Amino acid sequence: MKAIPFTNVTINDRFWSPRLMTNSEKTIPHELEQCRITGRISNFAKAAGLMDGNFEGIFFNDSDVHKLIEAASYTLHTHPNPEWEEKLNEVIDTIANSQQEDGYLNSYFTLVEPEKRWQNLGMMHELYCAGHLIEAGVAHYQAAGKDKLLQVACRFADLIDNTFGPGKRDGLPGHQGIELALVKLARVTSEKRYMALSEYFVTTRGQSPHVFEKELQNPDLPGGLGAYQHHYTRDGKYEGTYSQAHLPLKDQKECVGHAVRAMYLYAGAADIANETGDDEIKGALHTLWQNVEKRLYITGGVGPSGHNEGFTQDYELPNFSAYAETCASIGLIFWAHRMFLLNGVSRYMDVLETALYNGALSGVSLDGTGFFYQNPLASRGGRERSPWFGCACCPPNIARLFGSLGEYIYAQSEDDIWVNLYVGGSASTTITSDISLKLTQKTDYPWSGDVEITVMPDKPTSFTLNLRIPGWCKEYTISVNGEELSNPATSLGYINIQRQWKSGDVVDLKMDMPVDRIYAHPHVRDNLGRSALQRGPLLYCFEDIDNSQGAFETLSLSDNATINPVYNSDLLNGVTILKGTGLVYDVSDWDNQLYLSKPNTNKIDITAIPYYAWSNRGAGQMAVWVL
Ligand code: FUB
Ligand code: ZN
Repeated sequence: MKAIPFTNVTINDRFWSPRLMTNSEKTIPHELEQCRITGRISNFAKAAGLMDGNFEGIFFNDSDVHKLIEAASYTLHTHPNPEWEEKLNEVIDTIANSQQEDGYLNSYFTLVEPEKRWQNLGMMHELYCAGHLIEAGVAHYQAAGKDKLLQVACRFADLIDNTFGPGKRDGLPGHQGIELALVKLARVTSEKRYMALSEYFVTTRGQSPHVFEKELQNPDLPGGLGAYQHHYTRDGKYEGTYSQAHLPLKDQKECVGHAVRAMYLYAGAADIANETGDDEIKGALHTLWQNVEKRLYITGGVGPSGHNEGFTQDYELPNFSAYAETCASIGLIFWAHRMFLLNGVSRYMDVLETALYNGALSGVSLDGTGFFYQNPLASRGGRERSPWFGCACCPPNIARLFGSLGEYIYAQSEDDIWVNLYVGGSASTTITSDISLKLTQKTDYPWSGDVEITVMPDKPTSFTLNLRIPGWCKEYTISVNGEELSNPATSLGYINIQRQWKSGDVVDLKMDMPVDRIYAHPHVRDNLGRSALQRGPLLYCFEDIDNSQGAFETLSLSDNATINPVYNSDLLNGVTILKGTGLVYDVSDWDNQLYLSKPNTNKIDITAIPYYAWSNRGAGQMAVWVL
């Protein structure tokens, strides 16, 4: 099974089209400007000898530019713009000029510590930056058809391949990402070496003697020892969970350490399992997935703690202090997508959809120029998106996710098509070896659960069309050419429609989209006695601007509260809000007392908005889970 690539998919609907336009016209130009004014682009010019000056910023700032090129490449494909193409080519030329004779490319090490390459793999992100360079090169080649950056990426990948691996130096990325990048590079170039290198990084991770334990013996490490020891040792001994390098992946049973690192590793490992069929990796990924299901915010956020930017324990999912980095939700999307491609089970796409519409989408403001790094599920106020960060991993990650959204909608094998996300637009591909097939989707998802799919093979042909039944959907009807299928075949969370399709066949899926009240597992202490509202794939939240300012903290829903969806085109770029009645305490009852035996409650009208849209009308209080 493989994804129908973004190059074969167009998106045209009320929800995503405006967001993708904003990504192209606002977010990407804004991020390029930020990369310029913060010295991220001139770092490459300096490393190329095109201008004088010192390296500016954090040692892995190159990766932000690479991610932005990846995003802009996708966007040039979906929203062609010659002026932008020119700008992008200039940045690519500067990066290419900074490549060293032997293929090495990293502006920090070239400018600051040229003699210390590859000595601090654990903390200094050389392989991480290389991974993002590779992904940018592949995206630019796929989307714009130009191979300049791809060639640069190949030369660097060749150097890495000649440096690390069996019979060469032992080495691993301290921050993963290069694993999945090398798989993309191998697929686009048909070079098996890159796949083997990725497999080496996946399978040797966590093996003893530990690469990072050895590095820790070096008193003269580039970047110094302090942060390294803090993250990789416990009680003076090597520990390694921070970067999932404590055990070989095949023996890992829990999602631990830094969440983005973990997600990127598991995504790359799923790619390798898909290529090699390695049962041990598949088994480990299955176990890790079962574990992440106990460590997953209802938003699709992962990694509750700011301490390690990552995982803690099962069911530890605090609301106010949730770290839930935007990049971690995006990494979860990468992992979930690959788990679906490996197993064909809809649950993975459910999680992908949850993260996409909630934990990742909340990472960017509606105007496209403000970003959340952390995505809490409750706020006492004061949380606003920033135009940029010193450590700016999240903004370009959002931009590249949106730019490549088409990749996640459909998948196919020889005789099967899967429709995974309900997004208006079309896809074209070839099925049953030589039949050209076009599919169109019309839908107002996520505001409505009605989806119309038109199937257009160039000749009548038999195949199975699999439509995902989202986990949130309890009731649906499905019809083909107006005839309802009374008992459609289903498997692994999909409706399977096997028939001979002819051009113009129309499938109508109608999914009921009621407002659901969701309760967390009782082990999630912070949510005991609380519930959250969800409709379709969207999680809702309450903001104090809409709900009883003054007693917001006491907001509760009565057990039999009726809550109705109402579309409001004037609010937050057009959203379905949820309206109903709730209760708040009459705070004045307490007067000056700290405790009271029988407080009174007042009935109030309440409004919930989609979680992704919070903090777009000032930085007030917010709550997902209410009493
Ligand atoms: O270290 C690179 C990126 O910066 C990580 O993925 C984020 O968590 C942030 O630390
Ligand atoms: Zn980030």
